[in-house]
Order: sequence, then C-alpha cells, then structure tokens
Amino acid sequence: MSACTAVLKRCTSGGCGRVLCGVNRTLVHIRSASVSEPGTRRSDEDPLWEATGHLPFSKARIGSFFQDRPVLKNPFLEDALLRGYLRRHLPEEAAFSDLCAFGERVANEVDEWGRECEVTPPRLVHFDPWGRRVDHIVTSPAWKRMKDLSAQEGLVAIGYERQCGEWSRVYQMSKLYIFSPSSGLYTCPLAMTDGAAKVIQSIGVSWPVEEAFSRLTTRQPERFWTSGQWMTERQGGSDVASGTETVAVPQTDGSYKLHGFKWFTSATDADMTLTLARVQDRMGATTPGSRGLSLFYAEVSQGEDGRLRGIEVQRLKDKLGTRQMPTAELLLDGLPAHKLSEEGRGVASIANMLTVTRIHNSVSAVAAMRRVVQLARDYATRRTAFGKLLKDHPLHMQTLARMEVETRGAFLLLMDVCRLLGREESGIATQLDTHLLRLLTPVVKLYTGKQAVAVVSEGLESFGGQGYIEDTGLPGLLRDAQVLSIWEGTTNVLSLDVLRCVARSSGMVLHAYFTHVKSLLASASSASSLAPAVKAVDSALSKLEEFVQVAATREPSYLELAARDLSYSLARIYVGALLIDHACWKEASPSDTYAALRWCEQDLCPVSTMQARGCYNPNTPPLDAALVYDQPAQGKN
Ligand code: UCC
Repeated sequence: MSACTAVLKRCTSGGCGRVLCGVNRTLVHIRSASVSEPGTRRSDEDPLWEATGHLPFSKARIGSFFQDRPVLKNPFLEDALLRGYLRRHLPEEAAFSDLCAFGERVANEVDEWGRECEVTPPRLVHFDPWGRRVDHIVTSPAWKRMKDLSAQEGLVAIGYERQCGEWSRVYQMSKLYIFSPSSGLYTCPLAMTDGAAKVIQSIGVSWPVEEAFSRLTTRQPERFWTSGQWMTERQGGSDVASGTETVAVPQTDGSYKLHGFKWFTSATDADMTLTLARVQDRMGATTPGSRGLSLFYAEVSQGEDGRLRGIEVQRLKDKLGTRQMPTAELLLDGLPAHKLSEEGRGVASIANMLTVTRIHNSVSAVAAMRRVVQLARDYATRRTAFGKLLKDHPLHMQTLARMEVETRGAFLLLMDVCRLLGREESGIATQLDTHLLRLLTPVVKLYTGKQAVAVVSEGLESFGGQGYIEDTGLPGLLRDAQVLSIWEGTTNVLSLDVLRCVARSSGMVLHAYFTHVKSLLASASSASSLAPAVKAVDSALSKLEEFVQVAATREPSYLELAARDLSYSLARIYVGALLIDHACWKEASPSDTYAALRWCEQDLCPVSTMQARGCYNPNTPPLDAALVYDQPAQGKN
C-alpha cells in the first residue's frame, strides 16, 4: 500500500479527529515537511506520516517532481567568445582577473539585488505627513547598493582611468556587459553618467563642472554621482530641435534658471543632469529650431525645507519594463543651471553623450541576448521532454545555435565600436577609425536593439510556459529589452542618422566602411574553411556598392525610404567580416568558423534585394499609405 493510500484510508476511517487534537505537533511536522527544495523528492517523509499516526488533513499532496531551475553561473567564465576576444586583444592580465572575479560576484551576489530592484520598484512620495510637498523618489535598498557597487567596481571610472590604453573602453564595456542583466537596470544611470562625463571632458574639465566630473568618474562610493540626460519634452524625444520648449532665463551672476517640462527623465534620482534649453533675451524671446538650443548643467539638490530646488516631480511613469528605475515627468520651475555650450550649439554638444549612451544601449542589448542564451543552454541540461533532455533534441539545439550566432555577431559589432571609441579617446584614431565610429554607432544601436527583442523572445520560448512566469525573472528580460529599440533614438531615427552622417561627410564614412571590410576579407582569403562566408560577404559588399552608386543619382526620398534596409545591410555585412576575422585568429575554435559560416547564409544585403523589387520607387509610398489606411470599398459591407 502506498503512503498516500494509507493516509487516505486512515482519514476515511475516522482517524482525522486524532490529528485535530494534536494540533501543535502536527503544525510543526507540516512546516518542516514543506521546506523541501524544488527538484528534491520527498518520498523519505512518507513513512514518517505513517509512524506518527498524524494525518495530514491540511497538507495538500502535490506530487514529488519539481523541475530544476536554470542556474546562473559566472557569466564571464561561461562566455567563450568574450574570453576569446579579450585574450586576443586585451594585453592586461589584471583586467582579465578583474572580470573573472566580478563575474563571480554577479552570479553569487549582485543578481539577487537586481531581482530585488525589480520587485521593489521606486515610488514617489509627494507630501510629508503634515501636507508639505516634498516629491521624494523612494528607491529600494538594492538600487542604492547598485550605486555603491558601480563606484567600487569602476564601472564608469575604468573608461577614464585608461589603464588599458586604447582597450580601456573594451574592458569597461565588457564589465558592464557581464553586469547588465543582473543590474536591476542600474546600467541606465551609468550610461548617462558616462555620457555626461564624456561631454564634460570634450568641453573642458573646468568650473562649474570640475567637481561634477571628478564625482562622475570616482571609485569612492561616498563621492560618486550619477547624471541624468533630460532631452525629451511633451512634443517628443526624436525631433529635439522643435520639441524643446524649456527656456533658460539669464541671472545677474551669469547663471540661468530653467523653466520647462521634461516628459521622460530616466533614473530621476540622479545627482545632476545635462539638459537642453533656449536662452531668453531681454524681451523674453527665444530662437526656434536647433540653432536656439544650448546645453545646460544643473545639480539636483534639496533645499532646507527638504524640497527639490526648482523641480517638481509630477509623477512617475508606469512603464512596460524598466520598472526597477524611476522615470519621471518633471516641471522645471526655476532650476538653477549653468550654460556649458556656446549659444545654439546644444545638439552638437550633447552629441558626444548620445554616442556613449548609444554604445551603452548596445551593451545592454547584447548582454540580454547572451544572458538568455546562457540560461537556456543550462536549462536544456536539466529539462527532460519526450524521454530525453532538451539538449539531446536536435531541433532545440538548432534554435539555441541560431540564437548563439545572432548573439556572437552582435557582440563582435559592439566590441568593434568600443575598440574604435577607445582609439579615438587615446588620440590614436586614424581618419578611417573616426569615420567608422560615426557610422557604426547608430548602426550598432539600431541593430542590437532590435535583435535583442527577437533573441530574448525566442529565449523565453525555450523555457516553455515557465518563460512566461513572472517570478522566474525571465519575463523581465523581455520587457526590459523592448525599450532598447526606443531609447536613445528609435530604429528609424537612427537609420536617418546613418544617412545624415553619410551626407555630412560627403560619403567619407562609407568609403571608410568599404575599405575596412575589404581589408578584413583580404586577410581571410587563405582560410579555405571560411571560403563560402568570404564569398558571401564579398558579393554582398559589391551589391552594396552598386546600391550606393544608384542611390546617389536618385532623389533624397529614395535613400530615405531605403534607410532602414541600408542600415541593416551595413550591420550584417560588417558583422560577417568580423566573424570571419575572428575565426581566422590562430586560437579560434571550430565553433568560431561555424558561427561565421552560419551568419553568412542569410541575406547580407537586404537593401539590394529590396531595391531589385522596386521597394524604394516613387510609387511605393502612396501604395504603403493606401495599404495602411485600407478602407472597405464603398457600397460593400
Ligand atoms: O531616450 C532617452 C532617455 C533614455 C535613457 C537613457 C538610456 C541610456 C541607455 C541605457 C542602457 C541601459 S532621451 C531621448 C533620446 N532621444 C534621442 O536620442 C534623440 C533622437 N534624435 C536624434 O538623434 C536626431 O538625429 C537629432 C536630435 C540629433 C537631430 O537634431 P538636429 O538639430 O536636427 O540635428 P542636426 O542639425 O542634424 O545636427 C546638429 C549638430 C551637427 O553638428 P554641426 O552643427 O557641427 O554640423 C551634427 O553633426 O549635431 C551633430 N550631430 C551629431 N554628431 C547630430 N547627431 C549627431 C551624432 N549622432 N553624432 C555626432
């Protein structure tokens, strides 16, 4: 007779009454029996029930199988490509061991804090108990710990200490990449902090931002500041030039007071911000458009009454994801500020910040892909279906392998942009490097932002229904990925930025691109195992050159319609060349070659494919619009 049947039998024969009398002992028994860990079997407790004679009338019997959860291991040690890339390029052994130790900390300590940030989101306290307006944004203890950790680990500082010379940005971004999916979105304030430090450095580290720069880049938690980047107003965040209403009123001491309404301010618990505003003249008039915008620095501080100086927090945003982080609507009501740029040079001055935050955005995107792949492959060693582990189902492995290829490609593109940024900041960038950095920054941001959603979504599916369950922590990965194609310029806005930099450089950025891809392919020409990949990239590059030649003779609207496909083509071809290059490295693995071959099987030049189909012809936009606004024909139901 099974233990279960025995219990049932005793219950129906009146034995349950005796259990009721022995309440205390039974409760103790139940509590200790219920703490078994998921995945452990509980058969050893069954004889106990029989021996004590206490019937578990209040104990639901829920079976003995529990699925093991996926386990996060050291994300640095688990990442063969990251380690290979760094072994190939990074000369510093110290950086390598720092990343290894940090990976251990992320897996064993930080990841739990990230979860705590998610389940304890920030809240806004408008009033104190006596009715005074205070506007306090209350964040979780874990969020505050993330700030201290960020300083201690030098997550911003590494980029400015430059201990690894031209590879310092690669080192810094590798650390952020390990941190990002466990950071509870603390990578967002760090992105803006890094961007602000970069802007200050490019303008000149002097009064009134000398102290701020040292705080943004310190490793001392008690001194560390984060920065906001308040660019979006109610008219929107893309067309900054016409959407910015905020005015700057000059003060007699040379400072300004800002008045305006910032509609999306991320990580609003920052200590300072960089923001745009229009300087008012004596008559109260301002200059419209981009030429009227200047860049301002403001500290976020409390007055003696406990209120924020010159700021009212209207409300916190209720968002799909990034819930760990406060995002607020702010009324600037006389916020004291200092002008940092020349008048009318606001957008150009904040562009350095955009470069850095777009790279950070890409770090988060690739890191999300990598994290979901790491968890999915671990889970595949624990989950059995149809008589075998998931890892032994070829179709499941094919799906994970496709995610892996996508992640590898995105990673190499990201690291190449970090390499270029590092070269520029070390003063050794060639003109080709500078052009490439300008062109590839919007490309890496738009491509990885989009791919992160696809890969993370696929990753969730690989957990079956559990991927859809909130307290596994998996759905948050997808929600947080969704913002990455929106923040810091949407896919279309960045595609237009690609066209803008092509036009402003008179095509020089494209010239640099073609030159560099050709040189990568040339050094791979003797690797026979990579021949199909080299051929595919070479042929796609020729098609891209042909497209550019044709497009140059057409109306600007032709290129505008092709902008998105062009950006995708730039990304796919470049990534193909990088994967080939990495696979040619003397210590490369067979998987590096396989990844390159697989990547190059896709359409590497969609802009040429679409051009051949007439997708950018003048008759297309009206047809697109007619399709979107399709109406039933008159007289029909
Ligand atoms: O999303 C937001 C908050 C998110 C929170 C932070 C997350 C960080 C990542 C976290 C990871 C975990 S804030 C809002 C996001 N909004 C944007 O990113 C703006 C999107 N719009 C654009 O990028 C547009 O292209 C604009 C605003 C730049 C276009 O403005 P204009 O005024 O029409 O621009 P112009 O006239 O084309 O350029 C003005 C000057 C030029 O310099 P000069 O005058 O010297 O020729 C341009 O060359 O700015 C220069 N410029 C640039 N330089 C413009 N864009 C760039 C650029 N990307 N790089 C270098």
